[in-house]
Amino acid sequence: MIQPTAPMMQGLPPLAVDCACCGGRLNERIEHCPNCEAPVSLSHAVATRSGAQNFISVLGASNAGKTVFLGLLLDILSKGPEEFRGMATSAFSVDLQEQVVTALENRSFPEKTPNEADLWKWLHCQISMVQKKGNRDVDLISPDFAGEAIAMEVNQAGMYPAIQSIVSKSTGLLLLCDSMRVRDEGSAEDLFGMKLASYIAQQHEISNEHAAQQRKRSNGPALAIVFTKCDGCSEARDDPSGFAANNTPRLFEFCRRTFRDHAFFAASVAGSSGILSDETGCQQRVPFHVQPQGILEPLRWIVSRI
Ligand SMILES: Nc1nc2c(ncn2[C@@H]2O[C@H](COP(=O)(O)OP(=O)(O)OP(=O)(O)O)[C@@H](O)[C@H]2O)c(=O)[nH]1
Ligand SMILES: [Mg+2]
Ligand SMILES: [Zn+2]
Repeated sequence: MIQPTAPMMQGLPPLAVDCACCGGRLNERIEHCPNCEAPVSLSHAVATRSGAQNFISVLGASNAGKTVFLGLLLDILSKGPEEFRGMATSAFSVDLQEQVVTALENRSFPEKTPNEADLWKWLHCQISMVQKKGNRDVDLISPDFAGEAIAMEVNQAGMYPAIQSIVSKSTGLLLLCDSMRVRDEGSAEDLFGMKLASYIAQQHEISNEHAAQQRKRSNGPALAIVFTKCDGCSEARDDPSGFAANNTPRLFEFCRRTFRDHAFFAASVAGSSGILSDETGCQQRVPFHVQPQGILEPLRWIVSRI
């Protein structure tokens, strides 16, 4: 007699694959890697692709704007100019875009990302570029980590194996800092940014002493420091590098000494936003209109380094 397939098993290919995130063998018909919790569907999608898979990490404190940034990135890439266009490689990649675009269409921001690694959404897309030397395709994989999980992992490396695996494999990293918080709240953002940057350096085995050697080496991760929400901070929008030097001096100096390849950017998704209170007095920031700026630039810069 043929056994009916359990509903949760339906749709999962029976092939055994290695986890695209941590490399562990995924033998059973499971939905998430038992070691790092990455979705098995990602590993199957990766197994069907030819060519290198480039991991890109998006890091930042909780509320820095990571989910909004990543969710809109695919949306913008899919409508982008022919010389730099991105397409989701599998259905699960669209989940994040759907969550963010739907929220913004309803004049709200998406929910905070949960801390449980098995609930994180992963972006897997192919970027096609038309260049002078001919056409070029690159596959990018980027999970939407929760800020609190990042903070815990940075304090105790190994707590979140997915974060550790992806950061150490990433050829490009985006470090997102809330520009308004940087401007208004002083050194806390600067210190957290520096903590993140030193975690990246540690995972890539880069040390300050080796900065000179590192400069000579051609490989090493490309680090884009992105000041988010620049619709509310014209100083960051007009001169991200100068803004960093003045407002995040510790992070600025650490990056200068440590990362051969780094650059500062500013981005925002909302043309303007404001705080609305509901009848219970609960306050929430809402986007008045969506007018993305600076979202593609850091990625284009990173891809040019890969
Ligand atoms: N003004 C403005 N506010 C923004 C923008 N992007 C995000 N925000 C605000 O920042 C909040 C957090 O954005 P998220 O993308 O959810 O932040 P996150 O980094 O994913 O946070 P965690 O999921 O907790 O790690 C949103 O709810 C908005 O209030 C922007 O471009 N402009
Ligand atoms: Mg989030
Ligand atoms: Zn794994």
